[in-house]
Amino acid sequence: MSAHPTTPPAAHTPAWWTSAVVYQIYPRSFQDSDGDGVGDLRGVLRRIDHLAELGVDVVWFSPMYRSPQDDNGYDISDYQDIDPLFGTLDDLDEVVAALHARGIKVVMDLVVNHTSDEHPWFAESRSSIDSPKRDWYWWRPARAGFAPGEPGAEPTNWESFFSGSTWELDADTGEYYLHLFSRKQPDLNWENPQVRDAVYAMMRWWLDRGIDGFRMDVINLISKATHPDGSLSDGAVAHGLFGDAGPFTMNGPRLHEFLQEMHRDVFHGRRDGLLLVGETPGATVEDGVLLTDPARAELDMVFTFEHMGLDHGPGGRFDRRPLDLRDLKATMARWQHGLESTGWNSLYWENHDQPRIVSRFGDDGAHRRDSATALATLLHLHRGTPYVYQGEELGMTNAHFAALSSYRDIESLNFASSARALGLLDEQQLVGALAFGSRDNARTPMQWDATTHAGFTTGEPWLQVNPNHVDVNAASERVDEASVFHHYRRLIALRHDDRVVRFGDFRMLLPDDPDVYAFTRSLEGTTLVVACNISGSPRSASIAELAVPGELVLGNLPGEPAIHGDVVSLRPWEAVVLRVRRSSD
Ligand code: ISL
Repeated sequence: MSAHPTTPPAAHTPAWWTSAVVYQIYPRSFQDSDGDGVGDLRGVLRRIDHLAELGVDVVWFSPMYRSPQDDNGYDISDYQDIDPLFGTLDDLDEVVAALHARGIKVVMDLVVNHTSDEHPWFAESRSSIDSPKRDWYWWRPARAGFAPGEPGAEPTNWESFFSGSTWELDADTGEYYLHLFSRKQPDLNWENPQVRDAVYAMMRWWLDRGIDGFRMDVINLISKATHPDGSLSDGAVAHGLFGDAGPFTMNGPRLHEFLQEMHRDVFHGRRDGLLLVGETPGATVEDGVLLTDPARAELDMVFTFEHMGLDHGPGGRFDRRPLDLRDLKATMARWQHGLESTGWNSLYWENHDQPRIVSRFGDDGAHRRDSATALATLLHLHRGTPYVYQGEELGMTNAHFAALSSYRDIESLNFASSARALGLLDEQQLVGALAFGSRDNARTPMQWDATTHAGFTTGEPWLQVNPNHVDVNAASERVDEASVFHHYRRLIALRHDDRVVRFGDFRMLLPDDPDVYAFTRSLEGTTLVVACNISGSPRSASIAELAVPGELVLGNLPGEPAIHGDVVSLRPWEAVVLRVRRSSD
């Protein structure tokens, strides 16, 4: 491995993923092949042309392992088998071969902060206090002075990501186990070297099978400190009842040690060609630098959450507040600069946990196409590796469910029942909160065409198809050069072809403008100017670099941009990318 794989000097070969675009498939909602209403691997086989046409380099699959599906597969009961819901290991081999044949790599989700409570490791661990695997999970007695099961007896006051306590009492042994997510997702104890060895062996098994890397679920939660109470959280649901577990569970003391050990044990000698990306809620830029510094041999890039929290109020993801574009600029610029000389950014708007960007930072009504393409342009022209979540390339919108009964996600359901129990929100407010923040917004089935159930299934879909599939679907976008789909295709091609997009230095312009998001990328005498109107009204901006005549590289609206002197006039949701060469060249 070269010392500086992300920088372009001729002496070093830049890492392959500096020009790559990753596509995330959420298999449950991608394509059903057998009519049971749930997407599957043979369904993926039918849609490989779509991925090849889009031009992506990597596919990341959300979990398809054996699982009770309490959290849609993020609760794994067998890491080395495929759940029958999705097919078989042979089906997966076929999908991997078909993707590889198109030059597309395959990254698997790695969920090792926790297992399912139905995993044999946990079954053994819970069987007795003396079990040899007892210490594979976090078991604790009741709080001193309390009897097990008594209110307040939980070992700490921590609140789970999915509402309620992080501790569940096991009545048979009278002790509590830790679960930062649902009670069916007990946390593995990474302090125990046997746990780490078992995880690493499983990872080697997957690499031997021919996959090209891992997206590591909540990987910065694997090292936990000891267990003090958290300060009382002010979230809408917690309402002073629970404490914040974050300071004790995120970016813990042995995180870097564990990742470096994993690197040595799993990736040593076969590092080239792989992609290692960590999901890291709560990570700061400083954490990001440490985690992605190539010299430290931990990860290639991480998913930051900072830009995803900017439209959340104090109550968290279900508490909407309008985005102030200036906050987004400040956050993005901080990460761009923080990782410019060491490390590398991942760039994303969406995934299976995030509501649709066009419904969030864009306008999913009259300006759906234009705002989706403007936001795409803005993101993809930053420095880093872009991720496209299935349906984002079509400008798919939030579900806009009018009834609480339409929701399936455990986080949304738990939130609704806690909020009801505590009398925090009435039914109408709950409908509004979920319509804004539910993860199901991203999980409605992929909209392939205008037919019943959008071509996703011939059966009853597990989650309702968005009725707007009659207008928003892959079949109609594929034949329309002006569609969101073709715009994404052009952005992906641009990243492949253009060294300035890949490596150019980033400089934010107009940090105080509330509507125009503009920046430059510069490399070897060439500057790209990116200017995006993130509003539904015409806007203009003065950008010194435009005083030199430039060439339009890409725009999201028809025609040439209106530039007079150094002032660019942008139509509602217009985004332009211009190339200017410095006169000295
Ligand atoms: O969506 C969230 C809750 O508000 C996030 O905090 C999310 O739970 C967090 O990003 C971790 O996500 C990952 O691990 C979870 C799983 O439910 C998510 O789908 C996964 O992406 C537990 O495995």
